Amino acid sequence: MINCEKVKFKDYTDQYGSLVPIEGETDTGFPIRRIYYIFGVERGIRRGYHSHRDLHQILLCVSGSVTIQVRTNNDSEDIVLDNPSEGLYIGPMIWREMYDFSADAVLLVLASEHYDESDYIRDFSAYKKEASSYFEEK
Ligand code: T46
Repeated sequence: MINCEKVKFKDYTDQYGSLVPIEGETDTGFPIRRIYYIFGVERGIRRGYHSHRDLHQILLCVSGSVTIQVRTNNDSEDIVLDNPSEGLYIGPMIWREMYDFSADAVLLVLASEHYDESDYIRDFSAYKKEASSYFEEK
């Protein structure tokens, strides 16, 4: 899907366990200006329901599993994240919803910008209008 893809990071695994380094810009393709994480999400809860206008993010499920639904006007995909060395890049103008969090899920997010509520589109019909002109111009 345009502006959305799985990314694999190198893991260093030996008899002592695993380590996954992620460097801003070189590994992410954008500078990391913010990190946040989501955990303790109860069964049946669905979060997200928004798009960003300009933000670039990589979502990593560093413990447990979660499913991310990504949508545009033409596409929809449900992507399971259950591997700490595999992330999901989500760029501008992708609608996302997160669901099926396992009890031990920790969803870590690397973001290209500081928090800015004006970058969110939280209404789906407003999203559809903005997305159709955004993708037309691409
Ligand atoms: C996204 C998905 C994957 C802050 O104050 N600072 C922050 O950096 C963030 C991300 C959130 N907040 C506040 C705003 C709300 O009062 O935390 C509260 C919960 O945020 P929200 O309802 O937007 O959470 P999700 O899980 O729906 O979405 C979040 C991110 O907001 C969003 O950018 O892509 O995770």
